[in-house]
Amino acid sequence: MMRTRRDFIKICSLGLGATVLTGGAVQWVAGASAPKTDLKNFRGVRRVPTYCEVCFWKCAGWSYVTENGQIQKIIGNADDPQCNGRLCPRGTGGVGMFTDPDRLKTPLIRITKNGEQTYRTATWDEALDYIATKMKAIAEKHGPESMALFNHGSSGKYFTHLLNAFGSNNVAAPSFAQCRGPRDTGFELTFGESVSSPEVTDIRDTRCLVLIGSHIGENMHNGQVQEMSEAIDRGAVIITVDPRLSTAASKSKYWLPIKPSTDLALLLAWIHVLIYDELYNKEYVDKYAEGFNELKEHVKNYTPEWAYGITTLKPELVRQTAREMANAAPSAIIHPGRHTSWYGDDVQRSRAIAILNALLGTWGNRGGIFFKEGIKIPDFPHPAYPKPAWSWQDTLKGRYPFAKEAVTNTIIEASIPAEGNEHVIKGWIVSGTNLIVSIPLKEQLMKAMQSLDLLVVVDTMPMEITGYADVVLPECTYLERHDDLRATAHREPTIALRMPAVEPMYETKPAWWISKQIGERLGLGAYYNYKDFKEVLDWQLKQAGTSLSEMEKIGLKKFERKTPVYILPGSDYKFKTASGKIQLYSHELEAAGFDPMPKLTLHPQPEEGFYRLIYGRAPMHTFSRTANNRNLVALMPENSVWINPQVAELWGLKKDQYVFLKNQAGVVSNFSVKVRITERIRWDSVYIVHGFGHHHKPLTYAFGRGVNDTELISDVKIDPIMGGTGMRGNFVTFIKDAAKKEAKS
Ligand SMILES: Nc1nc2c(c(=O)[nH]1)N[C@H]1C(S)=C(S)[C@@H](COP(=O)(O)OP(=O)(O)OC[C@H]3O[C@@H](n4cnc5c(=O)[nH]c(N)nc54)[C@H](O)[C@@H]3O)O[C@H]1N2
Ligand SMILES: Nc1nc2c(c(=O)[nH]1)N[C@H]1C(S)=C(S)[C@@H](COP(=O)(O)OP(=O)(O)OC[C@H]3O[C@@H](n4cnc5c(=O)[nH]c(N)nc54)[C@H](O)[C@@H]3O)O[C@H]1N2
Ligand code: SF4
Ligand SMILES: [Mo]
Repeated sequence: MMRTRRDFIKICSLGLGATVLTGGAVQWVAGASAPKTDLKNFRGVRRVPTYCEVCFWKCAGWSYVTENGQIQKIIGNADDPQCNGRLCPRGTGGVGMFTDPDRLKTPLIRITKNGEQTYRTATWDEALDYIATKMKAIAEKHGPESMALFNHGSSGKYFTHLLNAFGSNNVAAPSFAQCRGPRDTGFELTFGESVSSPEVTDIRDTRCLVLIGSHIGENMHNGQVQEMSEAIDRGAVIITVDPRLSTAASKSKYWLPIKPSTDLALLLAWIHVLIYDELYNKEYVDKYAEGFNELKEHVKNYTPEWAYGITTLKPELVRQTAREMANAAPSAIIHPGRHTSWYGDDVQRSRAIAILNALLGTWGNRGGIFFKEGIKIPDFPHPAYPKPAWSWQDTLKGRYPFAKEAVTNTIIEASIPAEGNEHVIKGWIVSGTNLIVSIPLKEQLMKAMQSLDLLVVVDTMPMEITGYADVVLPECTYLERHDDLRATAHREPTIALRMPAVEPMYETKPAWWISKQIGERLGLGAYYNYKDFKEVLDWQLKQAGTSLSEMEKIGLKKFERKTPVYILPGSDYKFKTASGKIQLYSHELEAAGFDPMPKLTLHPQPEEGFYRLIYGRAPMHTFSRTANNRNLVALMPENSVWINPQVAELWGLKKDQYVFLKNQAGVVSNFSVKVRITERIRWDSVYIVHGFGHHHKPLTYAFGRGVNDTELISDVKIDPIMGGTGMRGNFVTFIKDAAKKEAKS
């Protein structure tokens, strides 16, 4: 094997598992065994405020802790409108992150021993000194801009502060280019702002909810799921467009089992029907939108009959569902979705969704899209950040002109030295993101990681990415630390506090502390002018009219709204676009050389014997971050591949048999996956849940269970408007005989 600069190291081989938590915490499984007694009144049991970090809905809750420091359970905070006192199975099972015996326990530094690369355990001082020395060397040689951060979750904020103070703003997250970027861009171009997180969709009061690939119910974002089930109880019409009978589709009045990749044809046909059957909201469009005549002309020929040959959806069904939306309007929502990087023309699909919302008059109306309001929390005072000589915008090199956030792929690309590459990145901090399973362009990622002078990974678990680090820093879990305030902007402004239920286990530390330590070693102490994070929180809370001691008791505080939730009748609302009007026709896109109104792009379809690989979520897991969580593994230990019965028969596949998947480029899955034969998926596609198929042995539970969709995504279509990586243009076939798998490399 060729020696690489950075061999992949398996942390398990190091015998680091000194302390293993035993007995200890009660294993809660999805609240199924939650005690009937109210622990609040138990003597010796404290409840401590937190908000959940198992996904980024951030439900506020309480950790219940015994006198001897065991976390007995986590329950939702009844005052929190994001969860209404009820956590999802993952939030309830979050204790499993804390009790996981595979957790990272001490800092690790990469060394070469007898010619082999390995890790040695290190003290915090050694690890932090090492990082600071390397960062200084990078800054001296290349400038501070050559440091980049990849992040997801709470820890990102502290390392962003560190890099900004150091002189870099190269901060990227897969949650943009691999997730919501296309949707946010499409909505900003149309309405002047995005739908944020948590989304400002007024599902609670809607009369018609249209889900285009959004699989709410499997996508377990708590408040949305609760509101959708309330809406169903109230008799709202749900229309779900999905090649798979998702949980949401099974609860819908209409399921439109679309041929995957053709959604834009359906959207254009819906727009056609609303306009040509005069079902759209004329008053709203006249008052608030620009470009209607151009749009009308543009969609003239996009009839449901035209779309039929593309989507396989019957024209009458398209007309009927358009009428349902119009009947409910403006109390209707065409849901913008969240993970929207699908086919590489995703901004245009999101634009079409935004335009449909505009035609129905949903933005600013009850049961449509409401106006959010939140409490602004000021930063703890610090000197101004230095101005970087260059920034992530320069890594775009003129591409993706509407990217409002850094694009992961261009930061990765800028880390590979190449001819004419002026802006080179030499060091990465990676915190709370397992790039190996969240970034589809694997070869580029590997090349980049081999080219770096410094790769620091901050994580709680020995995920795949840790095996590439020069230094691994163990963060304590969310149950063991203070964190930044959750200041949600939504229907009601709220602030939620997270504080430690228990002391950090092992040698783990919170990210705020790690950032401060590195910062001080870099001579940036002025940016960290506090002893500990409680001081920051108390100062910030006082600015908002409360205090740390009050928040420690209540966990969550609601504030009065000062602005209207919807457009007031008779008022003259201005949208946040340049002209103050909704852009049905986008001059901005046109000026940058893109289609001003969405056009259909036809995408390649699978060759014979291949099936489109589509993927999504399962209610009891969050990506790969829960794959080793014992509480959740107990609910769903592995993923399976959904296959239509016709296809199963053709291939002679039996229920529960294990197969390998091979994609159009010959890439074979690392592991095999269980077959699930079901009418709930179209014959031209197969479906798997993302987040499984881990190949890192230290993840003793997750290792080898199921398959990883990312390794089969070798064809990526990049959205030219904002750089999103479309990941649904890959096709797989089955390898039934495990021996044949050897053909792989
Ligand atoms: N193939 C494929 N790729 C995808 C997707 C897909 O469905 N399929 N989904 C895309 C989407 S929608 C998104 S948002 C991205 C998400 O991709 P990532 O940003 O990678 O998301 P997470 O799974 O949240 O990050 C997991 C990492 O955070 C670590 N972690 C957990 N808690 C903590 C903590 O408290 N502190 C620290 N420091 N680390 C912690 C976990 O151990 C793990 O290493 O992936 C995208 N990529
Ligand atoms: N339980 C749980 N909930 C989560 C997460 C989690 O990890 N676990 N992650 C959260 C995050 S970060 C995100 S971004 C969201 C993502 O959740 P969503 O934004 O709701 O969904 P997607 O992942 O985009 O889409 C998944 C659905 O799209 C369907 N689909 C596939 N191809 C097509 C197509 O061509 N057309 C149409 N119409 N449908 C298609 C799939 O069958 C599947 O039902 O979920 C969030 N909620
Ligand atoms: S939706 Fe579930 S996992 Fe996400 S924050 Fe809320 S309780 Fe936690
Ligand atoms: Mo996401």
